[in-house]
Amino acid sequence: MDLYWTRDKDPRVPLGHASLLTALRERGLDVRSLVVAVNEPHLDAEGIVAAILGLTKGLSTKDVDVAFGAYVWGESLLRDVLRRLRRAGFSGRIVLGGPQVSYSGAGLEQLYPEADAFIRGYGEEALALLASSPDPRPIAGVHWAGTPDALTQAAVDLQSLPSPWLSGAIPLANQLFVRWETQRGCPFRCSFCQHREPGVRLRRRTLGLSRIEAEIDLFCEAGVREIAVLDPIFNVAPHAVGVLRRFAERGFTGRLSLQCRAEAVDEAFLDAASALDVCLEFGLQTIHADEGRAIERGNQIDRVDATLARCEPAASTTRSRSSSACPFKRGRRSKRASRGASSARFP
Ligand code: B12
Ligand code: SF4
Repeated sequence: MDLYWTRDKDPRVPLGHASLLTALRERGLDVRSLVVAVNEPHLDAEGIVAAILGLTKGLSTKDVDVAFGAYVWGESLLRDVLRRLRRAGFSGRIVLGGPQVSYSGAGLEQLYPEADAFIRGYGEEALALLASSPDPRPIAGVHWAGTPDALTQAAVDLQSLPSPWLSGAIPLANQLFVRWETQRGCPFRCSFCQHREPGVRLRRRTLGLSRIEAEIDLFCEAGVREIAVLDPIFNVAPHAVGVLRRFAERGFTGRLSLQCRAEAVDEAFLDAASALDVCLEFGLQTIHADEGRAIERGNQIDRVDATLARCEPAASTTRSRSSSACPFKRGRRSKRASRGASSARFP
């Protein structure tokens, strides 16, 4: 069950939920999906509980696991649903995952007393293992309520992760806009940022290349017009240029939005980008050396300037905006600081 935040153009099934669903189904587990947008007219907590229990009809609820994605926007509704679900007599296991769990320290039982297990990190494999295990056995990333919390993050093999696009978990009919990933996590360590993945460094950050290529082909065939790439830093991936070239080869004429590291932009990347309608976003976080040290984010401003200068001639529009991500930015705006994040569009 996912209580998600949506925008009009977003697919009705969020990516994280679809990825979990696909991984569980691939292992032959009997999974039923329920997604409710918290910012749209939706079922209230009582209605959501009724919908969950409706999906368990015919099953003994003690044999059912109900797993919830916990995101900041659904926090109060989620707690309400959990209380009511237990009050309604649900006796199966309740499992929580998602950012609210991944980025929390010890003490999750106090926040969510109804839950039996918590999964920190990317949950596909850990949830599948948990759902296949009737007993509370040790699984990396899983904290069983009431036991010592080892604060581990779940392991995931991104190379073999099945695709929620190719499985059809996110329907593409008439879906002009998608949010897409080709890699997870970030190699940098800015101190305020949750992409640092507390406690874990992924061994390989990229999804399998054959999956990425098949998804590109699918988006082009399905007529998708706008793709927001979620990768924290797209251009540091070894496949970055290849991905852009494949979109161009498949005749993609829609818009691609890419978050990039300015210092890592090279000619091959700019060449490939200039064949497409691409919005490059460069986040600096700060241009001040003292702030950079405080947040463990070093920028080489001369190289950033050089990259922006190389983008200018090719871009039909450029825009600059101040970054809201840096906690030190407020009250310290200067002419230069307003370049905290800048975007360049091709062609
Ligand atoms: C796309 C996105 C959005 C989109 C759409 C969200 C959606 N419903 O799809 C939009 C633009 C609407 C959005 C808005 C906001 N967002 Co946002 N967004 C993201 C982003 C960039 C990608 C989400 C995604 O699809 N990731 C890829 C999938 C595969 O990962 P995932 O969703 O995390 O799911 C995995 C795990 O979390 C876990 N998991 C998830 N659910 C469950 C459930 C179970 C049972 C288990 C076991 C595991 C599990 O396993 C999943 C698969 O690996 C993330 C950052 C990121 N890169 O993840 C932020 C993020 C989700 N957003 C965040 C925030 C704070 C916001 C805003 C509140 C920002 C703001 N202040 O305005 C707004 C909310 C609305 C508002 N007030 O305007 C935070 C949430 C933090 C939190 N503790 O919940 C994140 C994590 C960014 C961050 N680190 O700060 N966002
Ligand atoms: S702010 Fe950007 S570069 Fe820094 S850790 Fe987060 S995603 Fe990576």
